[in-house]
Order: sequence, then C-alpha cells, then structure tokens
Amino acid sequence: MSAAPRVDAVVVGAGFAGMRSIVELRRLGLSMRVFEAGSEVGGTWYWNRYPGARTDTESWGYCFFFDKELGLEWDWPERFPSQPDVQKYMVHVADRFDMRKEITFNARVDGAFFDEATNLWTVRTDTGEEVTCRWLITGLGWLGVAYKPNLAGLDSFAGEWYQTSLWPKEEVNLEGKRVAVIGTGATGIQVIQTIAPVVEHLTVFQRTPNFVMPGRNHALSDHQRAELKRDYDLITEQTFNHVFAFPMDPANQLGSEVSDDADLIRIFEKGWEDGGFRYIFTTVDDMLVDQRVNDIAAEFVRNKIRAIVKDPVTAELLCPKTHPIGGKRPPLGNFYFETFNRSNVTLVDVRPDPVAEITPTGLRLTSGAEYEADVIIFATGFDAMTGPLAKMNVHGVGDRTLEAEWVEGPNLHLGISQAGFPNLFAILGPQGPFASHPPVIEKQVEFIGKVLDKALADGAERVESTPEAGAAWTAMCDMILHMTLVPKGLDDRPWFLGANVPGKKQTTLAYLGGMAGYCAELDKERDGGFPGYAMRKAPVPA
Ligand code: N01
Repeated sequence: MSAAPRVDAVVVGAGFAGMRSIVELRRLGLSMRVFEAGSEVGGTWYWNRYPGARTDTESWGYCFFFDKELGLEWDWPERFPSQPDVQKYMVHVADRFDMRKEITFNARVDGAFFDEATNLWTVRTDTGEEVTCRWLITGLGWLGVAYKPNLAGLDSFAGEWYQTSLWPKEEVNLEGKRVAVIGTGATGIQVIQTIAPVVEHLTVFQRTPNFVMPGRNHALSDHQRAELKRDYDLITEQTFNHVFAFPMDPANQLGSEVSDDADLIRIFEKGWEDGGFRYIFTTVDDMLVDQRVNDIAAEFVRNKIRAIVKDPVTAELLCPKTHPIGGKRPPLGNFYFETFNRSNVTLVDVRPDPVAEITPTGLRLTSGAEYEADVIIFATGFDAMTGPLAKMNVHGVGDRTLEAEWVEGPNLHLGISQAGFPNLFAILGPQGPFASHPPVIEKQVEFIGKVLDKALADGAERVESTPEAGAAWTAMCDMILHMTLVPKGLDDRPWFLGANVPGKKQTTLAYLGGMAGYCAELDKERDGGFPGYAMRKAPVPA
C-alpha cells in the first residue's frame, strides 16, 4: 500500500471541468486535491492564447450554470468572448468560490496507478508529489494534447516557430514579418484573419478548405446585457435542450419538407445573416442528416465564398467540396474570406502538393516549390479526445494502461467510465456528447456526483462500469453517427473520428445524439439505479 498522503478525491485539471468538480466535491463533503499543469485556472483558455482566440459559442451559453447569481452578476463584453475575456471570467469564478485553496498549480499529473488491494488510486505529478485517493476525476478536455506533423528540417529553421495551443505568454511580435500558417481548422482561421493586417506577408498553407461561417461578433450593449439577464432561465433551458447545447431554439422545420430550393435558400440567407452556428441550427433541423438539404446549404456557402473572394482561382480553392457541412467541425470566421482579398496574403493549396520539409529559410513542398518565412505557425490540431487521458499514463486493473486499452478505440459508458479503471471518472472523456463543453461538463459532473452519492450511501469502495455497458454505449454512438452525414467527411480527417493523427485508430469518438438525448441517458442510468456500474464494498479477492 502506498504511503502517500490520502484524500478522498483527486481532480486533474482546473479548467471548466475541474472547477465545476470542486463545487460538486464540496457538496459531497469530500476532501480533495486538484492538480493543474498551468500556473492559473482556465484549462483550454489558459493554453490557447494564440492571436484571435475566441469562443465559437455565444457568451451567454459559454459559462457555468451551477449558480444563477454568478450568471446574473457577470457581464460579457462581446457576443463571442475572446480568450482573455473567458480567462478573466474563469479567474473571477475561482476567486468568487475561493477555489485556489484546493488547487496545486504548475503540477502536471504524469501517472495514476490503481491498487486492487485497497481500491485506491495513487496519483503522481511531475513535481514528484504523490497522493492517494478513492476517486479520481479527470477534467482534461478533449483538446489538451497538441498535434504537429513531424516535418523534417524544423531544427534547421532560422526563424521562429510556434504552435497555437502552446502559444507563449510573452507577446509575440509579428509586425513586419513574413509569416507562414499551416492549418485552416477553427484555430488556423482565427489566427489568419487576426494577424493578416499586422504582418508583412502571410502565406496560408491549406490542405482542406472548410465551411467557415460568419460569426458576426459584436460588442454587447447595456441593453442587450440587461435582456440576457432577464432571460437567464430561458437561456438555460434552451441550452440544455439544444442538440449542440447552444443557447438557441431549434428551427422547428425540416429542410426536407421545403420542396422548392429557392425557399430553402431564402431560409439559409437568414441564418447566414444571423451569424454563428445559427446558419446550421436555426434554419432547418435536418442539415446534418439530409443529403439534399446539406448539398443546397453547402453550395450556398460556396456561392458566398465566390462572391466575397475577388480572385476566382483563390475563391475556388477556398470552397470545400470533399465533405458535407458537418463532416468536419465548421469554424466560425470574422471576415475570414475577406482576408484573401488582401495583397499581403497568399493561399497555397497543399492538398496536391504537401509540405515536404522545413528549410532554414521557410518551407519546401513535395514539388520543390519553396516559400520563405520568418515565422512558422502550426495550427495543426490535436490528438483529440483520447489523447489527453491516454498520455496521462493511467494504469488500471492488472496494471493495464488506458493507452493500451484504447488501441482499438475506447468503450466508455456514457463517455465517462471505462471498464477496468474503477473509481475513475472522465469528464469530457471520449464518446461524450459532441456539444458545447461547459453545459456538457455541468451535466457530467452532476451525474458523477449522483454516482458518488450512491457509492457513499452504500459504503462502496469500488465503482466500475461494466464492459457490457461500455460496449453498448459504443454501439449506440456508432449507430447514431451513421444516421448522420458526418461519416462522409472521413477522408478529410475529422479529429472527432480520430482521423487527423496518422496511425490513430479511426473510430466513433463522440456521441451525436444531442444534449437533451444525452441528459436523458444520464437520467435513465440514475433512475435505474446505475445498472451500468458495479459497486462493491470489499476489495476483489485475488
Ligand atoms: O485543429 P483541426 P484546430 N499539412 O484539426 C491541418 C476547437 N476550437 O485546432 O483538414 C498541412 O481542426 C489540417 O488539415 P486537414 C474546435 O472544436 C474551438 O483548428 O487535415 N496541413 C487542418 O486544416 C476545433 O474543431 C475554437 O486537411 C495540415 C488543421 O491543420 C478544434 O478545436 C477555436 C497538416 C488542423 O485543424 C480543433 O481545431 C479553435 C499537414 N501535415 C479551435 N497536418 C473555439 O470555439 C494538419 N494540417 C473558439
């Protein structure tokens, strides 16, 4: 048995998930330690401080929901808050609820080991600290492990290079520099539109164009903020009932029932003008499942691109043609396509001619074409969903690691619990709902609290999801995925199917049944007495 000091629970991470867990563990009366690799709270919003980082969810839905007073006292400055504003909010929440006393900063958990004799976890950090706990709760987020292609020659590059999700805290001066950006996902798009006016020249290396929708971000007026507070309860209800947990009502109409294409286009025009994900979600309710509707919506976006971008060759390169809307996660832009009308911006299509290597002065493509740069920015994504937990070096029953367990893909009951890893609860684990994260976290933490309520009431020391429950959840995630058009994007490497990292198992990494559907599954599990979990008091005999 480990001699390490003992607490009831260890929480890994102090982003939205870890912070919300502190509130729940306090309710349960459990002692805790919270370990955070960063020097401040924020998680994703602490690390992703690249130029232009902001949410893609409207501010009034991108927040904690556990305390109405908190919601009513906070004023968001913009429709889609910037990284500094989200970070400010999270610091405020940490202070308001006196969370720092539970958190150890600058301590990255680099190992967790389950002891079957005691049913305790020993958790180790990179500062050399060890602690044992009954309950291990991870709040690592889906996107905590950056992915960067292994390009030869990077060491020889004479300029500076940066990775967006590991952006330095110190200011990076790009003024007057020739900058290359690799990657045009949600991150790359925000970087590109933000730095283009500052740099001397920007070269964008695009492999797959995306359906970038206009965010139409704007400052919120006092009047708008007062309205949002007045509508607090309605917004909360909308959020938890919305398929992607956005604070909006569904369209309540099916595109498949609108037989005239011109009528459909008029509907899409309104959604496009409203901005943000309203284009997908307040126009029709079947854009992601009906091929005709999706085709018309996709061509609508391509026509917008053609109308905005003056050079027809560049416009065509920016038009996504190889996946449906939803086949990759659509980014939000704010004058993104307009950026390509600037004389200091060049678009390079690396789909037919990939980046082959980095040279001392820039990048060389497979064809031999060379592009000079003073700065290279990798906006190349993440080893998403499984990466953060798998890389945490988690050893469950029989010393089996999560990384080994997931070689053929995860099987997490409700996207929270993996059989063979007792007393471990993963907030935002793989196979959780594909929806705005703060509301998902709210519901998952509430659910974990209910599981622990029962375990504590029963005196259970070992709580483990069953392999059958995990397999059934995976089968359901698969079935739902294949009811949508999403798998048609697989060849374009969506990260939520494990397709963006070479060699990674491609599998269903998200539950696409919607937020309300997910909440119903959590309620069913709770009301049924947690049939997907085995709860045992005594250690399992050898
Ligand atoms: O990562 P991505 P991301 N050569 O994987 C390209 C969330 N997010 O960080 O598409 C050339 O989407 C790759 O090309 P391709 C959001 O959920 C949220 O942008 O594989 N290119 C792609 O263009 C989002 O979906 C917000 O062909 C290479 C890009 O790199 C998720 O994070 C803001 C390459 C990676 O795109 C991930 O977005 C930002 C190579 N060798 C992000 N390798 C907000 O809500 C990769 N690429 C605020």
